[in-house]
Amino acid sequence: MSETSSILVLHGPNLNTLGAREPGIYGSVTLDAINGELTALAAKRGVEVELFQSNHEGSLVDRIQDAAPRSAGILINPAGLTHTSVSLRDALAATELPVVEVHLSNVFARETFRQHSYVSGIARGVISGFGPTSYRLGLEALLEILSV
Ligand code: DHK
Repeated sequence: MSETSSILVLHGPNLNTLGAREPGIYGSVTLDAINGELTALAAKRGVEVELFQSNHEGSLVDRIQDAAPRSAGILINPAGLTHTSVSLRDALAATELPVVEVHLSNVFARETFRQHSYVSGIARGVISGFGPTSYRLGLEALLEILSV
């Protein structure tokens, strides 16, 4: 990846309430803590991350379009939009950047409606079920794809 590009880290709806939200499912770690860990891990490898969370589908699409030219890859937890959003999938696909999809919970062990992802078909891979470690593993995978 070029020296001027960074990794775009996207968090979908409701992930701003991590720590307080259904801790039995999503754990007690806050989004700030996850972002801090990702920033530190990337910095050790000489890479910058651009962090963005939104509860709004269109805001995520806008940020993907805006950030794509300065990004080398995308790490995303689409949250509830995983299971509903063609627009998010299309925006990610249009960037032609490597995308890694992550989930805190094991979506395959939950309700049937969570077992389909619109994003997985355009992602390089999916990591699901390891809590905050899903993000770390996802970033590691993306760095390897980018040969960092
Ligand atoms: C987060 C959400 O908000 C849910 O809507 C998804 C995902 C699962 C997670 O496990 O990180 O179904």
